[in-house]
Parts: sequence; C-alpha cells; structure tokens
Amino acid sequence: MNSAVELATAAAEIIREKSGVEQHEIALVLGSGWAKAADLVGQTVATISAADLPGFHAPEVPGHVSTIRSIKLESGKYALALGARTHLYEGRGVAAVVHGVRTAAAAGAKTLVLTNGAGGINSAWKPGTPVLISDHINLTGQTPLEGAHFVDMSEVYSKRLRELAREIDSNLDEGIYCQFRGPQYETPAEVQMAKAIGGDIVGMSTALEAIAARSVGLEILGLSLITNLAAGISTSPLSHDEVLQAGRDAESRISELLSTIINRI
Ligand code: 8IG
Repeated sequence: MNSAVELATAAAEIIREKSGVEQHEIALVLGSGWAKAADLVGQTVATISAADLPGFHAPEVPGHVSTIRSIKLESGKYALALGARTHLYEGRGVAAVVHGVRTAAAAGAKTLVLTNGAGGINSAWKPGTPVLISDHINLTGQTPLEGAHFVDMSEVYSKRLRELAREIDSNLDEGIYCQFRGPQYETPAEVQMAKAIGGDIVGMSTALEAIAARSVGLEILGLSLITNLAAGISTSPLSHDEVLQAGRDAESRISELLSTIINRI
C-alpha cells in the first residue's frame, strides 16, 4: 500500500471505531453553502472532529466546518458527510486535498457527491442557483495521481446520477467546472479564457478530488452552488461576505434538493 492509501485507511479505521458503522456507501463533501444538507439527509449517528483523524486539517476559511459525520439514511445505508475540505490554495499539497476522498473510499464509499460554492460564467445563473457539473477542466497544473496509472476520464460526473438529479428538479442546468488554484479570484481576462475553452463555472476545488475518486472507481455527482457571477461577468467586485450571504440565502432550498437526491441514490 502506498503511504497516501495507508493514511486514508488509518482514518477510515477510526471512523469505523467511532461510528460503529462498517461501511459508509455514500460520501458527501460539503462546500460553501451546502453544510445544512447534512442535517436533512438523515439521522446523524456520530460526529467526528477532523482534528481526531490522521491526515485531516482544520479548514482556514470562515464559514467552512471541520467535522465528519456518519449519517443513517432512510434506506438503512450510511453516508459519510465530510465538512472539512482542504483546498490547494492552503499550500499543503495535492495529497492533503484528496485525503478526504481517499478516506471515504477506504470507508467503503461507492458513490461520491461533491458540492461547492462557485462563480458562474453563464449570466442566466443568478446567485443562489444550483448547477450540475457535467465535466471539468483542471487548470491547477496538478494531479493527485502518480505513476503509470492511466485513468479513464471520459465520464467523470456520472450521467446516471445527473439524470437522477434532474428527475428530482427538472430545472437543474448543467455546466463545465474549471478548477483554478486560487486563493485569488480570477481576473476578467481569466474568466474569458475559461469561457473560451468551454467552461461555465469557476471554482477552487472539486476537479482534483474527482480525479482521485475516479482513479478508485467511485461514481460521482457534482453540484455547484453559484454564489456569484465570475469576475467581469457582473460589474460588481467579488467579496467573500457576499458569497457567504448567497450561500445562506439558498441553503434551505439546495439542502432539501441534495437530501432528496442522496436518499434516492
Ligand atoms: I464561492 O468566482 C466562489 N468560489 N475561482 N471563482 C473561483 N472560486 C470561487 C468563486 C469564483 N466564487
């Protein structure tokens, strides 16, 4: 076993001990604006502090939570909600960024729901609009994978799960997510570049996690909450407070949506 997998296996073992749950079939990464979904999706049976698990770090961003919850779904299956995402811009390296996903896989996950708060390039998406991720463009110049391990990336975000989400909310639009390293937001020129190469959504997470997840065969559903129009698409400058407010305003609606989806997976 390589050391990244060993660290994830150790974290998953502690999750099993602390939750008493042998397998968490679904994992859920909660980005900005999505945290409330964990309350709705099922009954929380254990809440574990990220600080108690090997390889996890307390998040730096105000408004992000740092707990990992074991949640019993109506079906009797268990979901693992990770509220403690590490971002590439924190400078801990790409292995730290995908540790949560590797831990979820080691805890038995077969399905991964990745959520985030992001900027919209499509001006029809008002702040507070949830959008399905149909594909991504990794603009970080990095990958969590090492070695001659050629992973098929032709359907990273499961068509089946996107269709399931649309059965629940037929208004859900979809778009291509561009992951930038951050922490600075894009310049208007960078947003125009993202648009020119086919991007619809700009953010600072998700693509690297999706790569790690596909490399171990997880089926992925990706959802972005558009909390702001990307730089230059709207005339006003971006502020983190505005992003958090848009998240709060949309939270109940998108949490209900996400909870319904997860209970149908
Ligand atoms: I919330 O406009 C949120 N996260 N890169 N650009 C990038 N990340 C974001 C944005 C945005 N909004």
